[in-house]
Amino acid sequence: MDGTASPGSNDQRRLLEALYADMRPHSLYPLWEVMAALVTPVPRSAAQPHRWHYGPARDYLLRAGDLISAEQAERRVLILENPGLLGSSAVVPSLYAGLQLILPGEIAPCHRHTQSALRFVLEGDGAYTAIDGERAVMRPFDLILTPNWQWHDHGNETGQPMIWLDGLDIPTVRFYEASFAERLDHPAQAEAIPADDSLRRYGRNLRPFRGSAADRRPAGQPMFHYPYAEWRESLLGLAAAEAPDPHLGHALEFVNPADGGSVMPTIAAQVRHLPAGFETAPRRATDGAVFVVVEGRGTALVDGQEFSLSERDLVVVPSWSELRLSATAPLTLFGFSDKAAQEKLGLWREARLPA
Ligand code: GTQ
Repeated sequence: MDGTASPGSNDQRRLLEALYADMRPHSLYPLWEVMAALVTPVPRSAAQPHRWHYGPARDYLLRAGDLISAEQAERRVLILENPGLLGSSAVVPSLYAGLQLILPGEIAPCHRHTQSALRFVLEGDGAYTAIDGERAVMRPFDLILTPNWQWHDHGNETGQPMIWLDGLDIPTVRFYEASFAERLDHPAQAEAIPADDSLRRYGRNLRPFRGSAADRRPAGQPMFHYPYAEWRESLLGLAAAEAPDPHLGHALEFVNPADGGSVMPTIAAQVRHLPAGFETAPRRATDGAVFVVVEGRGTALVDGQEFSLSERDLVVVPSWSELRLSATAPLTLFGFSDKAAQEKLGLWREARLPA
C-alpha cells in the first residue's frame, strides 16, 4: 500500500496548505500527508542493529564503580542505548537493557516499581537479589526475574564484583504512562523466607499442595529463578539428541509455570545453541530482541551488517531485521524480547526465509 495522497494541481496544493495553516492552531492535522509513514506495509524500526563488546563496556562500568557507590546511584548501571534511539534510554522502542555492577559489600537499595525486570548474570558468583522477602543466589548465567511491583534489592557479600545484564520494560511502561515506584525505608528488606525456597517448591514442575501454608509465592507468578545448571542441561541435551531448527538453531523459551506463557507479561526470554560450523537460515520477527553470548564464538548478520561475537558480547536485533547467526565455536546465547507483549496484542509475526 502506498498511502501517500496523489499529487494534485498547484492550485489544490496552495489551498490545502492554507487549510493546514488555519487548522494547526486547533490541533488538527491531515492524515493523508502522513498515512504512508503511519501505516507501513512492513515494520520500519527506528532502532539500529548494534553490538557491544563486553570488555570495553565492563571497563567503563568498573570505572563508574570507582566513582559512585551502588547506594548513591540507587542502581549503578550503564544503559545499552540503541544508537538509533538516542536520548530514549531504550535498546529497542519497547525495552531497556543495561549492565549493572555491585561491588563486594554493597547493597543496591530496596525498591519496587511497575516496570518488570530480568537479570542475566554475566560475572561473579554468589551475590543475591532479594524478591519479596526471598533471596535468589546469583550464579553465572542464571536468569532471575523481578516481576512488576515486587520489592527487590541486590547485595554482594562475596569478594568479587558482580555484573549482570538488566532487561526491563521501562519504555513500554513509559508508553502507557503507568510508572509508579517507591523506596523501602531500609536499604535491604528482611529475609522472611529462606534463600532459594521458591526453587525448591516450584522449580521442578511441582508446587506446594494446594491450599497449604507452604504455597508462598503469588499464584500467577511463583518462579523467579531459572538456574544456568538447569537450562544448560536441557538445551545441550536437546542439541545432542536432534538436528537444529534451520532458522533458530536449538532454541528454548523460559516459561511461567503458572500459565505456560512467557516469564513476564511484557518480556519473553529464550536460549539458543548453535553447533560449531552451523549457520541459521535468515529469519525476521516483529519482536525487538537483545542477545548475549554465554559461551562460544560466531557472528550475527543483521540486515547485512556483520557483528563478530565472543563471550558476553551483546547484540540488539530490531523488529523485522533479517538475522543470520553462525557459530565458529559451539555458540550459546541468551536473549530477551518484547514477543510476550506482542503476542498478547495479536501483533507478533515471523518470516522464515530460504537459506
Ligand atoms: O535493579 O531495580 O537497570 O530499577 C534499571 C532500573 C535496574 C533495578 C535497572 C531498575 C533496576
